[in-house]
Amino acid sequence: MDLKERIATELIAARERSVGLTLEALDEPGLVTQVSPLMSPLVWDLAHIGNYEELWLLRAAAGQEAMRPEIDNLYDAFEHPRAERPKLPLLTPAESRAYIDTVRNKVLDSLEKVPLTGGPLTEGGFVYGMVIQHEHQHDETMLATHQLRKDGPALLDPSPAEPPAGDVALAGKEALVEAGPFVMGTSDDPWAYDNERGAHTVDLPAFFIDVTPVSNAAYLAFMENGGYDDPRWWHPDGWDWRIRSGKRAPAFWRREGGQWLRRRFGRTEPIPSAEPVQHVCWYEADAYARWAGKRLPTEAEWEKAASWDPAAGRKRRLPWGDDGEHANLGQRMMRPAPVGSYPEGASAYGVRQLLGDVWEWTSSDFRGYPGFRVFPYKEYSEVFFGTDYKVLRGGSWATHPMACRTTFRNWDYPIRRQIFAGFRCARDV
Ligand code: AVJ
Ligand code: FE
Repeated sequence: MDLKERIATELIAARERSVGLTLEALDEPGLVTQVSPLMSPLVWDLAHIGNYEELWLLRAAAGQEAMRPEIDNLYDAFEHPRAERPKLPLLTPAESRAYIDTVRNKVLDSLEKVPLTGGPLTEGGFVYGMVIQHEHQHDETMLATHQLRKDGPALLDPSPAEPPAGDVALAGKEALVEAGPFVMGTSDDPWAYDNERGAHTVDLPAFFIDVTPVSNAAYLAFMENGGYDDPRWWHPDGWDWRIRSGKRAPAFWRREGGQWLRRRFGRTEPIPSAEPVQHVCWYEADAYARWAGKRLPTEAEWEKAASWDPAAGRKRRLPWGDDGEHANLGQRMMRPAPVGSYPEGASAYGVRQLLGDVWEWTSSDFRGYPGFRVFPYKEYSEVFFGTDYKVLRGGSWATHPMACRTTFRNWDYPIRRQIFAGFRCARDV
């Protein structure tokens, strides 16, 4: 398949999922209602996806005029925080559909004419990759919105793929990553974001990192050992959060008849003990790690464990190599796979499930790499640099493979729990 065919195929695949999560999943009131002030009404995400595509693929790449300049402001994430989006005069679901369809048809027409060389924006199809990844990122966000709905829908997919068996014997096991330099970030991945660039050498002391993410069973042991009541384990700001919020379990968990249950897309089920814990915030992950006598990995440690091939002295794009897929990604399973799954997906250090299943909190703040340069706009990453956000790595079961690689960086506030995030631990040697 040539590059333009691949771009068209990926654009179409992303749209199928966006429509499945919105117009095909809910009626009009469901699409325009806000389920949580943390999230947009889904109809906002849908038209925002189209507006971003218009901005970058029709105006910037193909040099076309704005189709509806009056709506740009409504769908600019920086003009209107999520909490105020339901009060905006948004396009209706039907108008949104008509708008995104028109944009898409023009994009597919203009793709024939736009050269994928000659400037950094279109070189190697970068801006198309950016827009495809953007749509997939919103698809994951929209799924998190569905998870927040009390009434479902119970199943967004009639027959999700069956999870693999896993290997709980690996829970809590550690891999040793020897001291020495590795290459962090990338300068040659054509669709990488500015925050992943450029490749630079980082020299790390030796460390241990868990072979699997922390399971629900392990997290429950922390809870039952009084983890939520003991300030010794908590970051001072984390203890403030713990007291102020009153939380004593991951989001969507509740206790009933002496048993912990969780709500998953409108259905309630017993806690699956071998599944990686998800919907914990950074403060909870940090507290668990201290209780376990460990700590969260830095993002450099995570990336070295995930990508470095010490025998070859080179970096891998994916933990298991440069292509193929040995991970639970792309909303196929609709849940994390049990810990110890995907032996073929292990990194060179034998670490499993680094991509997929759950986003993994790291101890690191979100900052630019040495020599960081904004590309192509500062609101993707640069405006978030500083000490407010913690980095998450690896993608979840809800992340599309196009938006997931060993260099990909995600970030969120340390109190956020609606994302599909868990963690693994590390420790000094
Ligand atoms: C990279 C997931 C933090 O959702 O805020 C979507 C991705 N940027 N639209 C976000 C994004 C612009 C971003 N995260
Ligand atoms: Fe966006």
